[in-house]
Amino acid sequence: MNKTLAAMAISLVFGTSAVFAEAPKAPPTPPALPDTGEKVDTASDATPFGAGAIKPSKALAKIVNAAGKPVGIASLKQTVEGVEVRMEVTGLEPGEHGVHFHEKGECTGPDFKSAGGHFREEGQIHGLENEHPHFGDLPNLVIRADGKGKLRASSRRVSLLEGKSSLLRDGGTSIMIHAKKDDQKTDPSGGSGDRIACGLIKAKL
Ligand SMILES: [Cu+2]
Repeated sequence: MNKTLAAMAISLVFGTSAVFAEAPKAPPTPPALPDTGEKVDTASDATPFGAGAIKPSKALAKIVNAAGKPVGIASLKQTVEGVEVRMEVTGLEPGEHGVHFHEKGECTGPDFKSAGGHFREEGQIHGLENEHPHFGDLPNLVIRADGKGKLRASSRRVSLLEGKSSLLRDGGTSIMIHAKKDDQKTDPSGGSGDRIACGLIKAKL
């Protein structure tokens, strides 16, 4: 009896360990990988961005003021020329306001310092009137007497694809509206003053 029990126990143990021994071999996920690879190859004409990578062509930023209240929206679209920006805002001071893409995807009011400086790389000098402006430089936004304004702009210096100038890079980027006009030549921000509204740029899938 005892011997039988022992034998059963042993066979159970071996049985179990056999299952465990198989288990690590079991996850035959490797076969699945070539599969995915094939799918990517056949499905995309635009594989340069990497297997399985998201290839958004549009992005959106909900813009909030210093109090965190929504004041508008910016729609971004990848084109062959770069990125097209369409921004519509309301409830801002009439006049011209500097607008830039900033280097971090964090809009914490009221000062929005969380967004860091302008999205740029070394060697770039702020202002569209300079030869090598920041990635993030954009034309001024004009707010009418009713507090509303629209900005239509296109930038060749940024993209929504992969790469150093991607607005959708790790850590994100944001679009910022300033209190004053950007003179488009004075480093580092054209004398555009305080940050009054900010929108985190998110891929629109
Ligand atoms: Cu700025």
